Amino acid sequence: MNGEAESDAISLFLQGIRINSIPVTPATAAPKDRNVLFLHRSQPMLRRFSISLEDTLLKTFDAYIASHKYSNRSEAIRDLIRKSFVKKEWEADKMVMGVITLVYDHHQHQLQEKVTEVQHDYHHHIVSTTHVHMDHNNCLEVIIVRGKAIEVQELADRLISLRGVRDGNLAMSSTGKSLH
Ligand code: NI
Repeated sequence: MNGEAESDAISLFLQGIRINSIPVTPATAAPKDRNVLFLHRSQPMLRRFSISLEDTLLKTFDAYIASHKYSNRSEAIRDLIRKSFVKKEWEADKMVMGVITLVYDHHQHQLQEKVTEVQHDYHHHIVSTTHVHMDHNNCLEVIIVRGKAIEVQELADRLISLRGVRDGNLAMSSTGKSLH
């Protein structure tokens, strides 16, 4: 499954879940936080809640669990929920980490210089860059980035759209701070 299809599948799955009960304590729960209370950082203790699922959706979910090698449903659900929030972080322009991969032909006129120039424009966002000479023509560049989602996306777009870049991807991830 590619990233987008997976995100869609996750969204559909989460929409299909009916959460029966979540322990809520008034001291820590603002109304808008009720549905994510079990992820709250100040409550590392695991909370148990029950989920009602249509039979067909449960079968699909169990197939997903098996194909992704999860040992149990709880771990799979935790990961799906986290993934859905990582996606939200990117949409909400929070601090994120990401990996940009570029494959390009270094014979393309001035491409190497442009790739370097763009990265210097965004040097505050770049954690590290690794360059691999794959064969006579092709280079692979892997760039680890950190910063506001919108700026990291902008950096990736500028690199990927350069003429001569044959393949480019931005894999998004969280800084992890909101995923405890
Ligand atoms: Ni190279």
